[in-house]
Amino acid sequence: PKGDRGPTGEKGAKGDTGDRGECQQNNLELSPYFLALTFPNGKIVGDKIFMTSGYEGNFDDLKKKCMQAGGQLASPRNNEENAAVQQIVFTHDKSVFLGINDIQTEGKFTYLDGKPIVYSNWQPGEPNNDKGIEDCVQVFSTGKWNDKSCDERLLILCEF
Ligand code: 289
Ligand code: CA
Repeated sequence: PKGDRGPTGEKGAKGDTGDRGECQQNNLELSPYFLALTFPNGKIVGDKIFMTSGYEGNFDDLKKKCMQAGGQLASPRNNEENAAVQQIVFTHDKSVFLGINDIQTEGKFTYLDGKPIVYSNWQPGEPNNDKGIEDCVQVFSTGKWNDKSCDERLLILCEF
């Protein structure tokens, strides 16, 4: 078949015509690149890729690092995306900050572009702005959200 690759996915395997068309797309989920990406630091949901490097820092650090890498902090917009975030938190046993906060206006959570959130998965009783200092959002290994001080140091999770 067109586009054959060797066991490590290298070009030039037997029968490789160099054509990177439909056949390659159909085999995406069998690609070693896809498998490497999805275990254990990344998850693909639709056309979004969630990825951690293992770095830990406060909200500003993490936001900057994701942007420098050409992405942004994870901003799940539905249950499927949130489940991918949850799996990464669970695997690493470390919670992450989302690209969501209410820094601008207390109680009004927005994405990093300032638009109001379209999806949330708050832990019951949250957000509570505990001690009046919780403007960022962390995800627990249950997938539930808690508002938390942006000064906490959590695991980086970017989306691309
Ligand atoms: O510093 C307070 C936080 O660690 C969390 O403490 C409790 O779990 C709850 O009050 C949370 O809402 C709060 O974010
Ligand atoms: Ca809270």
